[in-house]
Amino acid sequence: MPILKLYGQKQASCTRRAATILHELKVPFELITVDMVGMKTPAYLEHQPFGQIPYIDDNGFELYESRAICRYLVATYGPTSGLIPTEAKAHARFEQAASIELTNFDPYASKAGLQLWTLKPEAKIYNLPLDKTVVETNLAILDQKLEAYDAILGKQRYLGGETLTLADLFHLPYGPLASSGENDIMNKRSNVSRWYNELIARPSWLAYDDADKVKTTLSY
Ligand SMILES: N[C@@H](CCC(=O)N[C@@H](CS)C(=O)NCC(=O)O)C(=O)O
Repeated sequence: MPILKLYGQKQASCTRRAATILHELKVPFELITVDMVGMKTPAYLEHQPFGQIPYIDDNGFELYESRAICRYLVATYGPTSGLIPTEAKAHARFEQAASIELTNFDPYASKAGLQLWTLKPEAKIYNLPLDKTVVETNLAILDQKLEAYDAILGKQRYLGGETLTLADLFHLPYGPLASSGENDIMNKRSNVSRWYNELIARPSWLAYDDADKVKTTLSY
């Protein structure tokens, strides 16, 4: 069977979200790099109509939207992994946690995180300006949201209950980015910090920095 192809960029957050779950489930894959010009070409838009990364091609089945990709991967390669609980109430709590990430975390962590990314060594070649107002505004809102996270995580180990789910792992790309630079927002509160440090220590998150499976070809 052909190896699953992940079209994206190694350091791009949404690509890394999908790659982390591929590693979590131990699914071999090939990363095919798509550059900023390539992702706007008509040929690429046939695969991802919004001109964004990532998308996957799993033996002819194509899918975009990183969280949908992760759900597909669990359903296909890890239905018993527990990353998406199947029992009705546990599943509902998982969906609740996934919505928390999408609505209370991502909008602020991603905006601040993308700005803070400009400070990273690998971003220097792009010479992008840092908009401190965007960072401060979004980190201030995120800080309030993390107060609620801390309350939740004071009562249970993970955001959806006592077991790890995809909803926790969805925080990985932007949690570390939002927590970089001069701030360490994810370590300000004890319950959030405990949870966050467990996530960033997972082999699936760390494995992606081993570039042995990364192939950088562009065919668009
Ligand atoms: N909701 C999408 C967002 C994808 C997204 O924003 N991708 C970024 C990279 S992390 C991108 O392609 N940016 C370039 C652009 O939007 O032109 C997902 O989760 O896959």
